[in-house]
Amino acid sequence: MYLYTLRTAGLFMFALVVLAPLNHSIAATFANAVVSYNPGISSNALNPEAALGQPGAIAGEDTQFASILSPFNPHYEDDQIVQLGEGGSITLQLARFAVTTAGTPEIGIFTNTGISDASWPAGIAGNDLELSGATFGIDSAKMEVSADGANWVNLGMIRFDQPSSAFTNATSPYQSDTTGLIPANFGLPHDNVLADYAGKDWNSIQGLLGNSAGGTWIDLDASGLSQVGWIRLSLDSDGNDATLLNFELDAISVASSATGGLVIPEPSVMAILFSLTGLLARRRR
Ligand SMILES: [Ca+2]
Ligand SMILES: [Ca+2]
Ligand SMILES: [Ca+2]
Repeated sequence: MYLYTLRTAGLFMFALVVLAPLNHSIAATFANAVVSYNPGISSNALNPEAALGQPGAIAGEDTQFASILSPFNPHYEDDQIVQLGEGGSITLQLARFAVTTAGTPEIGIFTNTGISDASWPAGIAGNDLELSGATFGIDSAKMEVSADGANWVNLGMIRFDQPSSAFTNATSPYQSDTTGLIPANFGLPHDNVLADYAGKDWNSIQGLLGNSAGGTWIDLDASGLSQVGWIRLSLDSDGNDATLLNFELDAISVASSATGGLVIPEPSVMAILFSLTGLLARRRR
């Protein structure tokens, strides 16, 4: 009996140690599991895991073109972005719930959207960013959200036109040396619209973003849900064989100010809880 109690206590301590880190708040929360992926009519970037976690701080890492993720320099690599073609969809699970919170958007969508450099390599945006060629990679997709992974609320077609930025204080949007650079916050929403970037130079663009890492932010207030743990992005066929619509996803984040509880405990933790329950049940007999 004494030995049995010791073993139970040991297992309990082990469970506490494993569980403890999960109770700490995290700077930014991202998608952490792919529920399903159908690429649709797509010929590249078929790795759905590329949409999990935080965007890499360097675009083109391990190539001669390695340089910081910036509004002029989005990710393009297969291990960083996943593509949907017409008829495609991706369903992702967040690590923690996005809790519907008045006064702030809750979910950040990071894509391969970029601003073309009108004065390369100075980093200056064109005066009219709705003109063809003034930006690249801007696409629309249908976004649905769910509180339980089974019932979905359609937020409609959304144009994902906000660029990403990994650092707050770079001297160039194509900098390769990250010494002294301050990481931007992927859990910090902003209220920029695309036109805000028009005609801006690099310093002004960093000023627009402040400490935010950019991204297109989605407000859940109208969803009718109190929290969201699952997100689906999809692209219907436009019925025209001559067009090949696409959408590229880099990452999904939750605003730090709207981050809730764990969506589903890690399997290892679940296994430990089952073991504990089993032990306690046996002791009671
Ligand atoms: Ca795109
Ligand atoms: Ca088409
Ligand atoms: Ca990514």
